[in-house]
Amino acid sequence: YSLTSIPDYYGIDSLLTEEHKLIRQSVRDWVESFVMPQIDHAAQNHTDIPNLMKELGQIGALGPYIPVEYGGSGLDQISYGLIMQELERGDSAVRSAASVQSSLVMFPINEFGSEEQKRKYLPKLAAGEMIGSFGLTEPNHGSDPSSMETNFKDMGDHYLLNGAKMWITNSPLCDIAVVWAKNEEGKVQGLIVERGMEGFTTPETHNKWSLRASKTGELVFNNVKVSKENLLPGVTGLKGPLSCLNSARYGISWGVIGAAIDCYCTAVQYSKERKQFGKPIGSYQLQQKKLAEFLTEITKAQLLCLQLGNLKNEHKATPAQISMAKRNNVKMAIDIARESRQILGGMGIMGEFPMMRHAANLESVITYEGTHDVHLLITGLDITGINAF
Ligand code: TGC
Ligand code: FAD
Repeated sequence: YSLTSIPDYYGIDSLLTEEHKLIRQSVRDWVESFVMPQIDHAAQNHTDIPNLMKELGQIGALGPYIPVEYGGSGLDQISYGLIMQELERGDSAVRSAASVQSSLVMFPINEFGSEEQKRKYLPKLAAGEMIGSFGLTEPNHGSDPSSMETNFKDMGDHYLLNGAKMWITNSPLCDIAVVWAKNEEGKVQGLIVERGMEGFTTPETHNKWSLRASKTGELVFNNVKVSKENLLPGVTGLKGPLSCLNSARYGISWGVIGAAIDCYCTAVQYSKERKQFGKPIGSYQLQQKKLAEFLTEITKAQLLCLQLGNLKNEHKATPAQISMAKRNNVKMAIDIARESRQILGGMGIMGEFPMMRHAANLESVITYEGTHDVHLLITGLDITGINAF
């Protein structure tokens, strides 16, 4: 499909600045030239995209809202959202790489790190010269991170870290990991663990049917000596990792619109070209109903994100508002991926079309960063004041 067919049904572009549109266009062009030609091969072969992080660094997609003095671009939250949307039009794995690096690694170092930590890590992370991962989930504790078992002890001149994290994006590739662990008082704190520290290993998780162009693995800590200067000094408690999630979930709300757009545009074009019973399938009401509903849902999701971005720019977005957008938009995208696959009939299962890949990817996206059901319970708590976890 032509990039000019990407929908803006409610003229939302008129609410964006020229800078927003330029940023979106440059990421869109990069996705077209760098991601699209190789994404099917990477996903089919369950391999990462070579040089992805450096490329993302070069286009300014890593830590776009991190201050310029630390290597970021100092952009606003809507720019960040638009970048995520364009990346996920390519593939959720590409957006995941940028989400984790920006919101889950650079964000906590920028928010909770010491001046030395910011200077040591942020510029390299922004350039994609260093790859970060984020360890919160454990084999026995996913939706309920407060029960985590990973812990560290103060040994005088260093900390001793033990435990294991599971389902960690980019763990097999990472140079550093921001790891959330309990101190001796049982309070959660963040540590920057570096590859090469003795007792730290990152086994890969094989055979995924989802996010196949992204590496996932474990972070295993067996008496790892972590120097004291690697503790994030600025936060104690679960609000540390959860505030990183606010930023990443916000980015996902935008990102999945990109996946939905890719499926929608592909389906519109196919429905006009493919003929059955002597007419284009797009001339039948059942197919038009699908396309009309896709466009309606994409437009609603765009408006939700734009206003959430405005609230975020004013530091007014609540975690519950972010949960609502993440939950709504991921469900919107996975429904469009599945339904649009049907419009392509048998062709819809093939690698030269994006639907199966997006649908499979979105099975992870609807689970990570808080499951669909957990986000509903967060909204339920916000409405009633009653915790139903
Ligand atoms: P609760 O007692 O409610 O809160 C504990 C403390 O945290 C504060 N808090 C938040 N702070 C900032 N942002 C938020 N969203 C916050 N939610 C809560 C809260 O105020 C409290 O602070 P304080 O000072 O009183 O101690 O916590 P809970 O144990 O009842 O859990 C709440 C729940 C279930 C909502 C939370 O644990 C949760 O969100 N669970 C889902 C876990 C999750 O999302 N994991 C994601 C792992 S990372 C990932 O998936 C990366 S995928 C990356 C990719 O590839 O793109
Ligand atoms: P569980 O928590 O065991 O949930 C299982 C089911 O039970 C879900 O349907 C859930 O909604 C439901 N459930 C749980 N509690 C309740 C309740 N109280 N009421 C009703 N229903 C409930 N984590 C990281 O820390 N870093 C990463 O980089 C990262 N990357 C990931 C990449 C991929 C590809 C995937 C799949 C996951 C990743 N995760 C990462 C982990 C992800 O955040 C967790 O999978 C997610 O939080 C859910 O945890 P779980 O898988 O243990 O499921």
